[in-house]
Amino acid sequence: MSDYTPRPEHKFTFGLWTVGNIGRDPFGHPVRDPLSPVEIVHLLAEVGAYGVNLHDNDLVPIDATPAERDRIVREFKQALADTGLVVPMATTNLFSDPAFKDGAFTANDPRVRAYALHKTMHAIDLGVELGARVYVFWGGREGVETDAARDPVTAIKRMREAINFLCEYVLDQGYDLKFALEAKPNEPRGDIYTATTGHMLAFIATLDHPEMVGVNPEVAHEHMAGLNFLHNVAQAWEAGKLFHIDLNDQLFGRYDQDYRFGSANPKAAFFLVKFLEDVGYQGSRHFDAHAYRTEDYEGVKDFARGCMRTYLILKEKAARWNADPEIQALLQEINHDDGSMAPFQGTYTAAKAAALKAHSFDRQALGRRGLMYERLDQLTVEVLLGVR
Ligand code: GLT
Ligand code: MN
Ligand code: MN
Repeated sequence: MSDYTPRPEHKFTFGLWTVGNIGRDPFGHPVRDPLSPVEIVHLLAEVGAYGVNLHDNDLVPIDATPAERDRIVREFKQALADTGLVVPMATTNLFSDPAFKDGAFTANDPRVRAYALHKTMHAIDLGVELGARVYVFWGGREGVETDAARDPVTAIKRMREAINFLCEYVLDQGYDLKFALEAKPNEPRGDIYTATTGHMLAFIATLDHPEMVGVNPEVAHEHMAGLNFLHNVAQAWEAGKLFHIDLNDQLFGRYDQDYRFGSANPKAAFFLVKFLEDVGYQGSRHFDAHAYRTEDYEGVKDFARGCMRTYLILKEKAARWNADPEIQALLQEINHDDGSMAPFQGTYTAAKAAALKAHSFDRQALGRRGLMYERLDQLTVEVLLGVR
């Protein structure tokens, strides 16, 4: 039996807002009493997490005085020192306060847009003070219920102006900080701009400092859009843009459920973990999820332990899959290459193109060949079900 104990090298992190979620939903009141940030740090240390991430206002209330802010930050830092937890990522709450009801960086009111920059610069200072190296932007309110409200091109331009401004701010301060943009197609707005990780990647290429900006894909958000999360993550990774990742789970076609990692689609979670481990992703494994509303704080610990344990079990399954002789033999056969096509492949030359155009193919034979993916998938399922 393997050891599924979380360790610092696994880089498992949770947000203050995740285990600190008090179970409020649009139809029901909170079911858990709030914990202070210091209590949350101790809870996370107890379950074996490596780090804790936060929005500015998860830690410092939006109306705190400078003196209150300093006391809160001091106590929080003490809790970090006492437990050994780190803060790898920070972000800004640009969605809870009524001032942001029409968005933050894309809001129509220029005072709201300016306030959003003001708030974010202060929050970046706080994140850097706590040691964060990644700064997430989730534009939960950057959207509309009606497109009568705003031309979507205007929204893109405003968003670009804000991110460019904040990149310059970070450079000006000499901070060692990267940005990670997190997409979500809808909720809490009727529609949210730059709805998927793919949209974010296209947007990043248009920025003044694209090298400072990557993505923070979330399982649930891409599933809400009906997409294959792994494919989005892979594209971000291949582009050198996977700066952070939000792990949770989500049934397709539902609201943002933020379930315990691997609890709804274990097979998709398996291929995700296998990918992250195979490519050697070095960033945080951040669980952006929360316990069922049915739970007390013992249940919250069960939830947090479950996220990490499932990740480690799937990591072990991935190693088993990679080492399985039957699976590997099948993969070899599937990917067999006798080298006969090599003269036609790779970089274009006129001679290569002419030779390829002149070549005749046995199209029927290509179509007749069985690819054995049924066997391969069944073997995968058997690894997952624990019989291999
Ligand atoms: C919020 C949202 C998450 C984002 C967080 C960062 S806050 O809980 O649902 O997906 O990652 O702002
Ligand atoms: Mn998230
Ligand atoms: Mn979510």
